[in-house]
Amino acid sequence: MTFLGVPNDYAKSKYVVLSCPYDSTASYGVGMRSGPQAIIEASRQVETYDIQLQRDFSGCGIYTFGELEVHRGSPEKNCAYVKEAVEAVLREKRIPILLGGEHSVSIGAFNAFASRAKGISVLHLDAHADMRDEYEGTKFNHACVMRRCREAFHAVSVGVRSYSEEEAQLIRKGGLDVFGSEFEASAVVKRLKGEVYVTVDLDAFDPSECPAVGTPEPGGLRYKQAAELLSEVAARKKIVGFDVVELCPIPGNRISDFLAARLAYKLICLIEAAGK
Ligand SMILES: [Mn+2]
Repeated sequence: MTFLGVPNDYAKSKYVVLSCPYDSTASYGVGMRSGPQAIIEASRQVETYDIQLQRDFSGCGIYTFGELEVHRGSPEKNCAYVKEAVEAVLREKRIPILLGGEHSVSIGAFNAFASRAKGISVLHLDAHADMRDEYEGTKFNHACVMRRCREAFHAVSVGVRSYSEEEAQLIRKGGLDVFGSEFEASAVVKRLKGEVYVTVDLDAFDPSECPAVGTPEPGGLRYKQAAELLSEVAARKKIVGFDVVELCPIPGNRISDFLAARLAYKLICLIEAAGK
């Protein structure tokens, strides 16, 4: 099965979809290992004509690599696998699209960019700050993702509405760019520097629109709001890759799978339309 159901032609591809079915550090509700498969399945039902951009972008060269090897015993080793795969995509000047799996897989993608591209910033959509230094004995836990990210990159978080007291102090003292669910898209874009990698933890969305996540938090983003923000980012910045993580499919309920697939395709459309 391929993303959108388009033919899989690596030679002509510009985007490479990598699936990482990893969920070993999830704290509340596992099942994210089936997230990537559910997104790809749902993507086959996504209408490929984009009505805002008035074009069908499905022929732009999307290659579905399939599932990466996972290391269930060690989140650190698992991140190393992801890093290697993303590096291979970057080496061939293609755009990586990573589907999770839990959010810790994004650390692998950040590390791949850290070793190649200087001066990128990370746009982070999430209900949580993910700024813990260590959690459950590892620095590669999903709760530490943005702490690791901010060690290497400037990051701007959006949709954040849940964090610990320690994280609150870090955000305040460090003057970190952390927006809640209400924001001006232009204010977010203003904080981004250079090229942009986008990491989407699906719990950023309101549970009414995306219930299938490990840790649903009320008061989240609307799909429309996120699409408008990403449109603004794509128009003003160059998006060099993205991930969509933390889908924890609910049997018989495809709302969230479809939102994730729709969002991933929207990002491809926006990157294509920007033509950078
Ligand atoms: Mn989260």
